[in-house]
Amino acid sequence: SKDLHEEVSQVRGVVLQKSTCEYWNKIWDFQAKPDDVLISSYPKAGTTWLQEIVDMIQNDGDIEKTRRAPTDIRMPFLERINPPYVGLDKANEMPSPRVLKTHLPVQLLPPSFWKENCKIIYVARNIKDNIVSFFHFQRMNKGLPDPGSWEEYFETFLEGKGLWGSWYDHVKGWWEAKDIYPILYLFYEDIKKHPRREIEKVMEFLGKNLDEKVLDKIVYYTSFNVMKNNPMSNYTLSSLMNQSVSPFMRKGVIGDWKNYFTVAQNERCNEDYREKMDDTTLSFSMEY
Ligand code: PPS
Repeated sequence: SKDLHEEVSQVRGVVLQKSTCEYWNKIWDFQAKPDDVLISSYPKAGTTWLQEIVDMIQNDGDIEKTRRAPTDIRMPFLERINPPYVGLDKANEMPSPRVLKTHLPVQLLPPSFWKENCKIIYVARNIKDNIVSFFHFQRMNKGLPDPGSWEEYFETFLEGKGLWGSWYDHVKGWWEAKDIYPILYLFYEDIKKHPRREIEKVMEFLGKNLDEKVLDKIVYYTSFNVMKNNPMSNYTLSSLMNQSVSPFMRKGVIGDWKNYFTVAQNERCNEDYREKMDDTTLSFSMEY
């Protein structure tokens, strides 16, 4: 059972943890610096994976350096306010150049990131696997509300009433922003299928030029099994997570939704997807 069970609240219609909402003015006023790199995503879309890729690139593939501390210490999570972990304070204490993480929808990003023209890497994951992964995460994370039954969770998610708001608004909003700001927009499925190619994209976006051997090393050390066994990337050092309920590095595959969706839920999701993605050029293959 969840002793730290937290209530939720809202900022401009987006459901967020209550602690985040209470800190909202401070989060909104956060001062980004021009050389910050921000990793942004809807929760469970591949954030930690991208964080590891970016940190490996910045450190030229030196794993002694990337294993200096757990992910959330190396790359502060902006809106996470579960004292004693205050993402804002962690970010403010950190020397530049910084890599930061957020799950905020585009309209709630602190404006200093736009003003400073920070490089942002966004990662999106197909809606079906994203729902399944988030469901398991809410079961095991003591800082998040219990997800309830799978059926309930599925509906709440599609209605956009879950944490961090609507998946649709999130992926579409960031997609539109990429035409105006320096945003590299990536997909979980692409990284899974073509890790080396996608890692090279990140490298180029960050203005780095690493040789082939270093790239091979990064592909290896950011693969699922290696990250799952690395205490500095698998969140086993986080007291908020009960990994015996569900491990943070759970499956790391494309298509696990097939083990959860009923035929009716799949039809409902396809229909909802068609309707809500009607007004965007962004598309995900629905074959997963
Ligand atoms: S969080 O809590 O929002 O930061 O979670 P996030 O890191 O975005 O998403 C966690 C899911 O990503 C999977 N993952 C990976 N998949 C493939 N390869 C690698 N290296 C990798 N690292 C993390 C992780 O297993 C979660 O997905 P599921 O489907 O639950 O396994």
